[in-house]
Amino acid sequence: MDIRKYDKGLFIENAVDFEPEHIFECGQCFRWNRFENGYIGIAAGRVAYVYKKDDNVYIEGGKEEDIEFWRKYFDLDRDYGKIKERLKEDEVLNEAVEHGYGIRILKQEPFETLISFIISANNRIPMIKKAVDNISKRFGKKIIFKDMEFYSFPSLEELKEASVDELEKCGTGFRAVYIYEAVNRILKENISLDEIMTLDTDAAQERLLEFKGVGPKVADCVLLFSMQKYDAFPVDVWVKRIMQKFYLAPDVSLKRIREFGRQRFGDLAGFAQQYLFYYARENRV
Ligand code: 8HG
Repeated sequence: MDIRKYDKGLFIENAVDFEPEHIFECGQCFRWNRFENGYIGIAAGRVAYVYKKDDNVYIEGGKEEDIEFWRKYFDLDRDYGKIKERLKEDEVLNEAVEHGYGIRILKQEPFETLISFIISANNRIPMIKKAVDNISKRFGKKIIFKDMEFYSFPSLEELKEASVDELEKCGTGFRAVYIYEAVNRILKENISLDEIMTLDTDAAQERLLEFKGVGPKVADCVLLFSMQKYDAFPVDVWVKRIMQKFYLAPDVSLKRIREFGRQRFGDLAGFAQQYLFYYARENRV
């Protein structure tokens, strides 16, 4: 799919397997909100209004020098048609894929994703969004777009100024201390998330589990949504519920469901999980 310039930004001509609603509502990201005919949000300090009209996707506000950024962010070089074809051989997934046919897994920033999913533990999506937004307002940079204020998610350097108390005031609750410790541990031990990204899925998960407040599910979300580990299979209550209902006996552990999902769907486990998560949440399975 080609990204090109138009007077108000960029557009993807003939965008296939791309539905803004499915992408932004499927649970993988927290910084996009409904606006007019699509979604408005911010990714890596870039604000845009994304909507689909006819077969084109418009990235209003997108700059020409960011064409490569958006191509990567929306994972445009991957053939989701092929992925869906393979997954649809499975009866349950067939329905889930039909429901979320326009999902794409975004390539998000590892640091933002790590902090966001630390906040996600035992939390609900609207509350997670609110907390991530508050942190960005308090510690990120302001950007004006369409006469509205947007705030980038703070960098490691920007977040290093945050005290536990300030983080708690952003609505992070008991997770404030985990965020504080993650930031300070990365700085003190000179941890490179980019380097963790180069490891295989199991080794990378192990490294992420060394952060307090990061359990297997949070680690798997970080691996899938920011480190391109598509064989990760995050199991939260929704995925657990749908897996139990359709695939497994009712009393298996999260760990066992994770192993089962990874075995069953292999290198497509992460994609399968996303279609299932979106389907389960929307259909209240
Ligand atoms: O995309 C997601 N997949 C899974 N498995 N869990 C997720 C995703 N997004 C998301 O927020 N969660 C978790 O679900 C975090 C939180 O525990 C709960 C919110 O409904």
